[in-house]
Amino acid sequence: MTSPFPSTFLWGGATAANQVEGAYDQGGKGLSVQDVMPRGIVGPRTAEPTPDNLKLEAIDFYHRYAEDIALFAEMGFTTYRFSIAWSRIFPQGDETEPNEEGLAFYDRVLDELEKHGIEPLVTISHYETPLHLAETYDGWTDRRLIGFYERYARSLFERFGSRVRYWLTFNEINSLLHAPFMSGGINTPKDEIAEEQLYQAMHHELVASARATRIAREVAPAAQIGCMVLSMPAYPLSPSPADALEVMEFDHSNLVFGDVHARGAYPGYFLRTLREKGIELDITDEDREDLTNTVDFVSFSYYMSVAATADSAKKTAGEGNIMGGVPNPTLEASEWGWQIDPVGLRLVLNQFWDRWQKPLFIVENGLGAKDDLIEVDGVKTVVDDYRIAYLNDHLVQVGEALQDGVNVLGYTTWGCIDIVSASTAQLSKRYGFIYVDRNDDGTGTLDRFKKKSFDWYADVIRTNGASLRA
Ligand code: BGP
Repeated sequence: MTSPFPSTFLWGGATAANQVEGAYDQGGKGLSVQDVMPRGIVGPRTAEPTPDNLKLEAIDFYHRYAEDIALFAEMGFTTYRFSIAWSRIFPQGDETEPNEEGLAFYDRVLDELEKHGIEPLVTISHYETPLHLAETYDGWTDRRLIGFYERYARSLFERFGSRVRYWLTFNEINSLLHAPFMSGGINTPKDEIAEEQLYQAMHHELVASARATRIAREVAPAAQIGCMVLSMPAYPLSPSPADALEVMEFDHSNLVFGDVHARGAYPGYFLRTLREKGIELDITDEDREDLTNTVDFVSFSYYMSVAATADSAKKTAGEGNIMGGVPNPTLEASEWGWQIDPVGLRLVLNQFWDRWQKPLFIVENGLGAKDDLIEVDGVKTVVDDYRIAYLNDHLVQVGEALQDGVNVLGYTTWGCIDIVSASTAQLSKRYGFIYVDRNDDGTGTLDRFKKKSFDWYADVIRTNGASLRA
């Protein structure tokens, strides 16, 4: 089969600092919200880091990055998405000078990537707000966070701007409305946060993101700045107009983030929502001006789709990536209840391209599954045909979207090496091509083993997608 993927297409994998690095108290790092979330978003936070929090050691990427990047290079990665831990650079978040030891660590990571010709794709803030900012300022509800983030982003652009081309400002920025502590460092318990506060926090993040774009233009003119949104297409549960309207409203609650990033102002439907809720946000003229600094590209995660219904008797909240939704009776689900829908990825790609006309980057996609490490011909491996099938089917749909004329820059699978899950903080929810010997109880050698999907993905990359099976 001839490949629909352009020769410039970037292939790789993605991780986040808090889910891989470990070394939570080394190199001058301060605590982040993740260090007190031993159960992810499904469980309560703790007052201090506790030994059962797998993220404190994670998979020890902090010490093993060279070995791991060499494995990515062996698969032929042309890009690797990782995040910088804010609390390594500004341990408390509100200091005026960055922590040199933290910057130096990422210099070493970049050296390694450069050695292998892998293009870095850096997330500036991936669910890692410094804990001090959460506890002292109530996170992004406080306008001062804009200034702290600005200083942080500026230090990164100054230090790495000549080495890193692709940047993402906030991971899954729309998740703020659903997971306020993890996503926005908002310390107030979720059910006590006033809606107004939440929307104000959203506004602060959007302004901070746009400011980062403005700063990058001055400090690192070659940088390409992208926003990053959690995508979750919805289907009407029935063909009734009322269900179609539900879909529109669900879409709006997510698309508003991309609309602001791509168009530079709040859309009418969002202003209407605020009006009807009687919410008046504190938006200054300077904020409005800042928001006009639109992004160069739009990146997103895609795992699943949902259904939407106006019928309150059928409104059940299914499992899913942070927000979940009404289960779709036509789709199968993963072991964690996330519904599998490759066609949804083609729909999202078309919708985003039609709407924003900005290049798109798929920066998360993958299947979280339990794996069995077994021995085949004397070599330890995982025969993960289920993961291969999931990724193959999604990539086939990316190929379809490319043929539809959508501009897609690249694709990074989520958790290219097994990492700690964001929602449940388990290691047994594995996404990787590389198995890491660590268990949910913290035992394990941390040794790495190639799964069957390792060779499969290497083949996909080598053939630029021609080896995919429609
Ligand atoms: C996204 C996050 C990631 C990641 C992924 C998979 O929401 O950006 O950090 O972990 O989902 O989710 P989980 O780890 O809960 O399976």
